Amino acid sequence: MLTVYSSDHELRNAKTELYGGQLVPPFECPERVQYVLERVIQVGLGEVIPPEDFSIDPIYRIHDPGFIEFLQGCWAEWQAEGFKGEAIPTVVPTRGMQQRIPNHIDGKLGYYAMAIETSISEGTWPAARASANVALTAQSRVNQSQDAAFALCRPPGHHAAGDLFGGYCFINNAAVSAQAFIDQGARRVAVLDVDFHHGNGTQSIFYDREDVMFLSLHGDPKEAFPHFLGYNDELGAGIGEGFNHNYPLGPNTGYDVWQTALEHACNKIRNYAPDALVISLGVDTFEHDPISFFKLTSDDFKRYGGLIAALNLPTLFIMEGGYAVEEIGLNTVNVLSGFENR
Ligand code: OKP
Ligand code: ZN
Repeated sequence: MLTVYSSDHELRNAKTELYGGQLVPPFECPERVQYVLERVIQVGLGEVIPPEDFSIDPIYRIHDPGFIEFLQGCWAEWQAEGFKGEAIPTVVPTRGMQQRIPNHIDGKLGYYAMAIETSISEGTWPAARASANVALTAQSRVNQSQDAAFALCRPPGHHAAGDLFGGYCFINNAAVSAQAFIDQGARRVAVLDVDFHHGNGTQSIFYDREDVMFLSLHGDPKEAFPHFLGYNDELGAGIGEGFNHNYPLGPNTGYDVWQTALEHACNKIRNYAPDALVISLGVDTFEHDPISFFKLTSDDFKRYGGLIAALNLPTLFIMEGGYAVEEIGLNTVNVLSGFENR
C-alpha cells in the first residue's frame, strides 16, 4: 500500500496542552508519526511519497474562509499582544450569548474553538496545511487507481468542523478528502471513523447530506470527549436523514463488542454502495492508550483491517489519533497489513 508522508508535520510542535488543570506536553506530539513511518518501512508496506501542493480550494470546499483566515493569522495576532504562552481560548460563546465574531484574538479563539485543550503554536497552520496536502495526495491516488492508500496525516482532523478547531484538529482531512472524491465524480462516499473519539467535525460537516454517509464507533459521549455529540439517535437531518450512524460504546469495551459494532457499520456501508471509502484511522482504541478506555489488543487491529478490506471498495486511510506512542506504529500498520491480508 502506498503511504503519503510529509516531514512538515514537525512544524506542529506545541509545548502545551490544557489537561487536568495543568499545562502539559501535548499527547498529540511529533514522535507519534515517526513511529508509524518507521513501522511502515520496517514491514515493507510499500512506497512512501511526499505530498503534492494543492491549492487552498479543496479546503474551502469544507471550511469557512473566516475560519481559515483565523488559523493563518492566529499566531501572529497572539504574538502581537505580547502574550508569553501559546494561544488558548478562555471565553466561549455558549448558551444565550452572541454568535458574532470579535476583533480581538482572545475572542476569535473562543469563537472558533470546539474545545480548549488545544494550543495554537507557531507553525500550526503550515503543518495543518501540509497534513491536508498529504490527505489530498493519497485521495488522488485512490481516485486514479481505485485501490487503497494511507495518508499519514498529522495533525489529525476529525474534530474540526467547518468553522471549529479543537481536540488537536484544525483542518478536517477526512472531510476534505471525501469532498474531493465527490468533486471528482463519486456519487456516494462513506466515511467510517474508527478513532476512539467521536468524529464530531466530520459528522457536522455532512449531517444534512445524502452523498456522504458518516459512521463512527467511539467512547460513549456521556463518558468520553467530545461529550457533546456522538449519541446513537443522531441520524442526520433533512435529506441527510438516515445517512449518519453512531455506535457509542462504554468503558472497557473489548474487541468482541467493538467488532459487532463494526460489522453493523460495514453492513450499512454495503447497503449504501459508495464509490469510495474514507477511514478515519485512530488507534487510540488500544488497551494501553493513555487517554481512552477501549481494550483492543495489537492483534485486534490486524483482524479488523481484514473486515474493512472485505467491503472491497477503493479505500483511503487517514491517520487520526493514537497516543500510546511506542505502539502506534505497530497498531496502525497492523490495520493496513490486515487490510492487505498479510
Ligand atoms: C483527538 B483524537 C481526556 C481529554 C481529552 C482531547 C482528546 C482529543 C482526541 N481526559 N482531550 O480524536 O484522537
Ligand atoms: Zn481519538
